[in-house]
Amino acid sequence: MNAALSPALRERRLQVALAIVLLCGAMPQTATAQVRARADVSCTPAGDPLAYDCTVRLTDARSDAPLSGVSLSIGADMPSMPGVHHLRPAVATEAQPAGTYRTRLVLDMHGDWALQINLSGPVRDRVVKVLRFESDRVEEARPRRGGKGHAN
Ligand SMILES: [Cu+2]
Repeated sequence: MNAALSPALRERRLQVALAIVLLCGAMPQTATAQVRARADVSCTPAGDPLAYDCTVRLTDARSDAPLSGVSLSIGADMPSMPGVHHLRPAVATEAQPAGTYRTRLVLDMHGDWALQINLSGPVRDRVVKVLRFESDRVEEARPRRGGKGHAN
């Protein structure tokens, strides 16, 4: 009976869907205030096979000015294994120069991880960046194909 939906009902469904999209689109705006953050992340192996030292350079995307005094934490999960890995977000501490934040990530396995860089305090935002963590290096994640990106 799906094909028999009246045009009026279809119209109504479309409006509901549109309203939800508009609502979702409006929320980050109110939470972010004026500043749009840009986060450049780099990680290097930290000795232990699954430990990595990560540095975030946080700047105002418009002015390029460093953003200091922000509370920053990094959560991580594997796009290829949704809901499987539950890492507690690692809280970063600010270092020099201004706008530089460092923390150590301890992962469950090697492969592609989506890092969620959570910003709070003067700037509220979340930036997601996917990196490939290997035993001896960390690099940009390549586009996934056929289940690549996971160690198994
Ligand atoms: Cu995994």
